[in-house]
Order: sequence, then C-alpha cells, then structure tokens
Amino acid sequence: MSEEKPKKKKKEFNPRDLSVCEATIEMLQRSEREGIETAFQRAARIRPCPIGADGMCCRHCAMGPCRVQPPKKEETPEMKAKRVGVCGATPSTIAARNFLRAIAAGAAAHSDHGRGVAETFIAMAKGEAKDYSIKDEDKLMAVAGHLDIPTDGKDIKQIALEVGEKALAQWSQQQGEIYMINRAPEKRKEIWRKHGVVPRGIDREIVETMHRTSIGVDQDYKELIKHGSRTSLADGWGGSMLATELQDIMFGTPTPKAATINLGILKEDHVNVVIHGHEPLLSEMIVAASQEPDILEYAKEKGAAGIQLGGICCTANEILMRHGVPVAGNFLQQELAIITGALEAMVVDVQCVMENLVTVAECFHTKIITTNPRAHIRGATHIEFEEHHALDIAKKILKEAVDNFANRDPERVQIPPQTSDMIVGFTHETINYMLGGTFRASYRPLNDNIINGRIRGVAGVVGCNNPRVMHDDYHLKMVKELLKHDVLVVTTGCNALACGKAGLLSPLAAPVYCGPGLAEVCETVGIPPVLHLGSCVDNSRILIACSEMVKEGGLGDDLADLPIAGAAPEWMSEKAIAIGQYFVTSGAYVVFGVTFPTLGSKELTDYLFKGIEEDFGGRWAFIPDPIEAAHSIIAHIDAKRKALGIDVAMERVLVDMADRREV
Ligand code: NFS
Ligand code: SF4
Repeated sequence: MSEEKPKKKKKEFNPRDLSVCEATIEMLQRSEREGIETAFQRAARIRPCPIGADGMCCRHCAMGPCRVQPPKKEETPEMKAKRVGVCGATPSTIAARNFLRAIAAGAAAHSDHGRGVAETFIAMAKGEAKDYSIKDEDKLMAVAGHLDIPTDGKDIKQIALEVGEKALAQWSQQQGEIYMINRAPEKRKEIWRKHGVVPRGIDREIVETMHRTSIGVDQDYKELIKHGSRTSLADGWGGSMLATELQDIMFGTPTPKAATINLGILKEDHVNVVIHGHEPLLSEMIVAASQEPDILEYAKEKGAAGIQLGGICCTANEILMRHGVPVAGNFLQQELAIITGALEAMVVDVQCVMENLVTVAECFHTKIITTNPRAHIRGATHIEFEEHHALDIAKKILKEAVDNFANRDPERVQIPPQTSDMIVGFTHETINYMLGGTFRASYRPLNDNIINGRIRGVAGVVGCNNPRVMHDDYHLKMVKELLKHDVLVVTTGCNALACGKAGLLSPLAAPVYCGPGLAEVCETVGIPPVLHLGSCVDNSRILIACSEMVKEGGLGDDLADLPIAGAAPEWMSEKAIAIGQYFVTSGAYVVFGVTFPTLGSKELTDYLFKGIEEDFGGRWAFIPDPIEAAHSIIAHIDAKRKALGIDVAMERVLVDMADRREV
C-alpha cells in the first residue's frame, strides 16, 4: 500500500509581504485577482538555481556545462581535487570567469549607450541631427579640456565636433590610457598604473574579458579579477562618464527641481505614455514632442485632456532630472504601470525592459512600442528611432499612443492614488554651487562639514529592485539607518526612485530621519538628506564628486582615504557588478544585498571581500540584512575618519544647544 505524500502547502501570495510601496501592493492585488502574472509571481514560482547563484556553473564550452558542487564542511584534499570542471577549472577560476563576464556585460551596456550618445553628438555637431543642439557650452569647454582639445579661436560647432570625435575614439583606442582617468587624484592613478589596470580603450577591455574567460585561457583568479578591474574602469571612468558628460552638453546639465513620483501620476483624462529604458536620446525627443501644439491639439481631438508622460527606470531619471517629468515607478513597477489599465503606450529602448510587458499588455489596450535597433520584443510594435529624424519619430510614437486612447476601457481603469514630492537633479556642479554658494563655488563647505563631523561620511546607495527580496524595503531601511547616523546619502538608479516614493528626496525628510549634524547641514543649505544624482551611468558623477573632495583637501590624498562607501541593496543587473567593481577598484567599500555571485569559491570571495583591499584600497561585502549593512558602512566610515585624524572632531556632534548656537 502506498501512502500518499502530504502535498507541500503552496505559500500564499501576499502582496504586503512583497513590497513596502502602497501603489505596488494595490496593483499586485489586482494582478492576483485578475490572474495576470508579474515578476513578483514568477519569482515565487521559479526558484533560483543554487549552483548558478554561487557562480559555480560554467557553460563556456561543450565539454560541460559543468556544475561544481559547494564544498563539504570537512573537505579532504582529494575531495577538493574533484571539485573541478572537465577541463580542470577550479571553483575560483569558474567563479572569477563568471564574475568577469558579468562585468563585461555591464560595462558593455553602459558603454554602448555612451557610444550611441557620442555618435548622435557628432551628427549634432555636423548639423545632421537638427533636433539636437548644444545646451551647456560651459560643460562643452570643460570636456574639451579633459580631452586635451585646444579651443582658442575655434567656433563652438567645431569644438563640439572635435569633442565628439575624440570621445568616440575612446571606444576603439588600442593603446595608452583613456582620458577621463586624469580626473582621478594622482595617487589613485599611480595605484592603477602600478597594478596595470588603466584601461587602454573601452571596447578593447571588454573584448579581452571575453577572450580571457573563454575555455583554457586565464586560469588565475587574481589575474582575472585584475582584468575585471580594468574593464570596470573602462565603464565608470570611460563609457559611463562620457555618456553623462556628452548628455549634459546636449541636453543640459541637470539642476535641482521639484517633481512627483509613483503610479498616481497617471491621469484618467489624459493619454498616458510611459517611457522606459535608459537612453535619453529618444526620451528627450518624446518630452519635446509632447509639448508641440499639433500633438496636443491631436490629443484634444481624440477626446483627451492632454498627454501625461511618466518615466520608469533610468529613462525616468534622465528626463526627471533635466525636465522634471514625473516618474511612474522603478524597475519592479514596469508591469504594474500597465495593470492600471490607463496606459495608452509604453515606449521602451534598451536595458531592464521585461519581455513579459507584452503579455501583460495583452490583458489591456496598452501598446508596447520598441524603438531601438538593438532591442526588439516579439509581439511589440516596433517604431525604429533614428537620430536624424528624431522629433518626427517621437511625434509618430505619440500619435500612436493618442490613437489608442479610444481603445481604453474606462471601467477597467484603476490608478493607485499614491504620489510623493521630491527635489531631484543634483550633480557634481550643483553640489559645488549649493554647498559653496554663488560667490565661492567649491567643495570646501562639504569637506569642512565632514571634517567637523556634522556629516559623518557619504554613502552612494544605488541600484536595482529584485523580487527575491521585499521591494524597496532593503533600500529604505538602509538609507534611513545611514541618515540617522549622519551619513549623507547620494543616490542613482532605482534606489533613487525608491527614496523618492518614500519622501526621502525632500528637504522635509531631514528633520525626520537625520541625526542632528546632518539635519543641521541640510536645513541650513535647504537640501534633501538624500541627493538624487541621476541614472546608473551617472554613478560617474559620484566618482567625480569624490575626486573633487580629495582635491579640495583635508580628507587625504586618495579616494580610498575618504570616509565614503557604496551599496546596491537590491541589485539584480550585471550592470551593478560592473559598477561595484569600478567603485572597489577606485578605493571604495561596496556592500551588496540579495545574493553574491562568487560564494561557491571561498578563495575568490575572500579575495574580493578582503585581499583586494591591499591592492586597490576598496573591497566588496555581501550583507543580506539592511541594518547590519548600514552599520558596516558606518564602521568603515568611522575607521577612515580615524585614519584621517578627524574622529575626535566627530565627538563634538554630541552637543547641547549652547554649543549648537555657537556653531
Ligand atoms: Ni541600473 Fe537603470 Fe534600475 Fe538596476 Fe535597471 S534601471 S541602469 S540596472 S533596475 S538600477
Ligand atoms: Fe566545464 Fe571547463 Fe568547459 Fe567550463 S570550460 S564548461 S569548466 S570543461
């Protein structure tokens, strides 16, 4: 007689366990009710492969795929010798190669974005892309300087052309050093040169990563990671930095501005268009097109009160910080925006765009419009974007959305009410200006406030959402804990949007969440305690800001001396690995949550978490608890303060009112 096995009870799908964002919870409840599957349900259904999660699956040749089991507690040398792939690759080699390929993919994504910007920039300078222009001449001159381009007696278009061409040549450069590393402190460059990790050219390092990680090439994990560092620097100090700089010249360097965020920005009586992805080349044009009288007239003819744009992911950050366009949400809200039933179109370009958007859209009238020649989705409408006819194409896309307004079923519209106010759009330039003042733009006040301990240190908290952890929860817990301990937070990417939804990007957050020192600085200057610095390519702005802090003086002579750290609490993208590695190689302490992709190799993980600090002054950590992660950052900051001899000053923060008045 066979006994029937008791069936494992399926875990109940409870949206309140999955997100701290009310708008997200409301849409997830609807998705359950109506049987629409989102990433949240899929993550509950699909378990991650434990071997792959630890970096122990190699698919680099057809003798495999080889899955190396995790080590047993008591491992004999014989057992260890068996834990290899068919070619003999050890766990450290396999994990390092996987880690490197993630860096290469991330660097490629950021840098290919940058290349596209450089190409459009050249077309603009030649007068071939008439819808683009130079918006920030000061920055053009500054970047010309960084690229060693003489500007005397040249007209502006000529300078722009030379800047565009010299920038683009950074991708194909084969020898020497990429230009932008010269913006790092001297000592940092010496460290990079000593270890041979200064990138020669952007594409070259990415290609070399693919070569070195293929079967039977580099099989020394330290050498592999060293090249990973070089590739990551080609991203942070190369492709990403050039993308940011050229975008600032073409679209304007962001300045602080007020805006709103969350699904409540969608409007019942408007044509709602969400722009999602990464490159501002298209989204800038959609913003411009949405203000054209003929398009607005067309929307009115079709019975709509107007056109409401909303951003998702880094596209959101780009148009948010330059135009104050409201944000619909972050990465995990992309499917949910469609579930409002109020979306006429979701216009996407590249990166972080879920294929399932098309399936969700089938349940409603929403059109998914792909626009980039590199990114198609089956079942979507493809309207290819092309910089020479940018505005016309943007108008065509908006017309499609307007035409779709009639297909909306008003009965099925359910827009969550939540919105939050925020101040966004800080940059290295505005930090300089806001903290330094109009007459004395400088980093001096920031450095002084760090030295006197009102600001304990600075943490860059960035990165994605991941349905493997509670949506936005790790982000917010960690950021709030840092603020409480007087750590100023700078943010980009989907963390920035999580902070925005929770009200942390508002000056009003300072008295609520900050320790006394940080609150005082924020209130005096009128800034939020969390500074929104833009999209993920804009992490390069953090590198520049840190370099400026070193140059200003009083905080050591290298990036690794600064009381700073970075974190990606809910990371999921390979891009996050590339960013983490360029921060570590630039001397920062970087904490990741969720999971860490090398845990199957103790040797490699030990190196990334400890040994690498001897080489580059920075190191990785994996801490799944947000409060613990925040405290490890605080401990790191305190150790750096001690080394700088400014730990004593910090005690003065514990002051009474009399002291405060004196200050
Ligand atoms: Ni960054 Fe931007 Fe968000 Fe993560 Fe994706 S949008 S490039 S990768 S998910 S932060
Ligand atoms: Fe296996 Fe080696 Fe081939 Fe990887 S490269 S799949 S470890 S045989």
